[in-house]
Amino acid sequence: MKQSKSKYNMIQEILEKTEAEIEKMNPVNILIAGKTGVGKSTLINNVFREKLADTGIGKPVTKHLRRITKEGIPIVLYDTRGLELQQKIQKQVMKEIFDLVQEKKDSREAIHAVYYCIQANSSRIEDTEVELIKEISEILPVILVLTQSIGKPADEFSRYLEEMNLPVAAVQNVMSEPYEISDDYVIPRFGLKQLIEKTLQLIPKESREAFNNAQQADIERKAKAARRWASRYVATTFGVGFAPIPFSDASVLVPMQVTLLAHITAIFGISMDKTTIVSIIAAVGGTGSATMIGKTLVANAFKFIPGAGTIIGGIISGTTASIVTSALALSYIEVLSIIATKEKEGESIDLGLLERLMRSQFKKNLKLDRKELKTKELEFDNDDALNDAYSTYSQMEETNLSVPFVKKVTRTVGKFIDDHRPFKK
Ligand SMILES: Nc1nc2c(ncn2[C@@H]2O[C@H](COP(=O)(O)OP(=O)(O)O)[C@@H](O)[C@H]2O)c(=O)[nH]1
Ligand SMILES: [Mg+2]
Repeated sequence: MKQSKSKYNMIQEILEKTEAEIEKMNPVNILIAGKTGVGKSTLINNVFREKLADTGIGKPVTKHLRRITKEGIPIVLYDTRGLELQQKIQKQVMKEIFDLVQEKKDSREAIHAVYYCIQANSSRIEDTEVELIKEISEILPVILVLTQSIGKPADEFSRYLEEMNLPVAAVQNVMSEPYEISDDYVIPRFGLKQLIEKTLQLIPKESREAFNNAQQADIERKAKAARRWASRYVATTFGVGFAPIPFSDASVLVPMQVTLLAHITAIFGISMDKTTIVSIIAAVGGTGSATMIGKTLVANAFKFIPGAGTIIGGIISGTTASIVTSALALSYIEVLSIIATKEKEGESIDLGLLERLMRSQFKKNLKLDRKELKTKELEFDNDDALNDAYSTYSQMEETNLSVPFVKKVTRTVGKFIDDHRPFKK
């Protein structure tokens, strides 16, 4: 596929704007504490994008605290190392945490919340640990995370802790990564979405956007935030004040679409390289054509509208512009949701399929009449659109023989659909 220079620049611009948007966000800062081996790293790797505990830059800030960051992800994590519960070490750790909290207080790096991790099958909690949790709770909101929770014993442990009335903000049982009991019995991940929900309630409003960007446990939540933003953008950009433009001037819409796609990418929070975005945009804008110019995306996008012949050579009204732009936004978000789910499961993505999916979702979303489009954007209880994108993609995979491990991939998508059935909520 030949990419024209201007097309390449549009992608470059989307990526740069996305980066700039992420930089503007107020980062969220979380401390993850707990004894060695309870599952802190596994929790971090599954709650946040890009296996942050393994691939992030970890810098020791004190003897027992490590600061983890990664370019492009608006979060700072602090991880305790070598936390043992002998009184001497515990005192040291507590002092290190206290000093850190004091030092960062009132700055952009102020710590917002603590995940204190205890292995759920430990079934009892030592007095020294209770002491530590109480002390940390005095200076920061703590969520007690019960890791590797399996069945009844974990529930009982959770109840036992609740009854202790510790001064914590919440208790949450989780299984961060599927746990194989035997070849045919696997405990799936659970509790991570609830952890996300509880965390969002504790952190300041200004950092919620960053947290949603950084997390990967609740893809639906990402999609909803992106849709909400896009719907407002479309309404203000192409609403009452929009003066109709001649189709020949459609290129004035290019910067708006760049802004739209960049904001969506930043709000959603997704790891994507240039080639992926090129494929998605190409699905709507077309590729390889000798006539490729900056306005191609817009011009081609309009051609998907039934009866476009009447538009070409005519004028683009605010209504038409908002139909096309909304469809672009919705299908882009649907495709991002699939990419994010694949990334979370550690599966590869077929760019050819993504391109086909983008085109087919775009066509579907264009057909929605304006009223329906509005409700689809504004009401977020309903995940039909996402589920539709998932089943379309999974059908494409089934019939696409060039994809290896088709079975495995299909199972994941099927699982996503199961996870998102409305009645499961
Ligand atoms: N399957 C599964 N294994 C887990 C989970 N949490 C922790 N583990 C296992 O427990 C071990 C220690 O976990 P790790 O995250 O390194 O603990 P940390 O020392 O607290 O960071 C690892 O080998 C993990 O495989 C989980 O949710 N599911
Ligand atoms: Mg670790």
